[in-house]
Amino acid sequence: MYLYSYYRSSTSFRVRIALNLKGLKYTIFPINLKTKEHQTDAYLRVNSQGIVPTLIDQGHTLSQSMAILEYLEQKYPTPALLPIDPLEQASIREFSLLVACDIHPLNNLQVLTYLTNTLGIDETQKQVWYHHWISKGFQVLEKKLKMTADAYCFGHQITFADICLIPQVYNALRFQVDLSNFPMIAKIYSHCLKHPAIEAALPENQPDAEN
Ligand SMILES: N[C@@H](CCC(=O)N[C@@H](CS)C(=O)NCC(=O)O)C(=O)O
Repeated sequence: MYLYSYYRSSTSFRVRIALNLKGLKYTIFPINLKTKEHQTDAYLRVNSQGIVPTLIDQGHTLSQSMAILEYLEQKYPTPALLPIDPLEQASIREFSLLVACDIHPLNNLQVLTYLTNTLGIDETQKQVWYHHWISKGFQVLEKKLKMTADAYCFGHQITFADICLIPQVYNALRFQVDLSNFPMIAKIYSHCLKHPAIEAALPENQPDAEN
């Protein structure tokens, strides 16, 4: 398996965690978002949307991190990252998609770059934008976690919910978000960082990590 990935990309981070949890072997092809390697013809031939991650498995090319997670779960079911019960599955997908669809896209690199380079907002306004959407999203996640969390977002098993939450929290900390208002998120985050599969997926442990 091959994974086109950028070390600091939250969506690549999601897929790295899932691959590691399932014990799948993969080679990383780093794509440098800083130097706009994702917009080169060579990469656009792999991923026409010009985003990471892209997974190649048995000659098939897959993009969109949530679709990749669903594929991995079906194709490589052990260990399971979703429970069997359909209602529990739906709750975990609800939580995961809250991160993937309602939080992450508002703070993605291309959105932040558009705000600064095209609409001309300054760094302070960019920080205000970032913190606003993280805080709004995290307040909802925190409330949900009070009902569902134990060691992980949903009880004692790592699921898609943790796979989506951890990269988003990592990113938020990079933008100096204070987690003191989100004790459940902070607790799960520090617990998850001790998991070897998550540790191995951390941005700083990637072959393309910059100092
Ligand atoms: N919905 C996509 C989003 C992928 C995405 O936004 N990737 C970011 C990195 S986290 C990217 O490649 N951004 C390129 C850019 O912003 O120019 C997914 O979940 O895979």
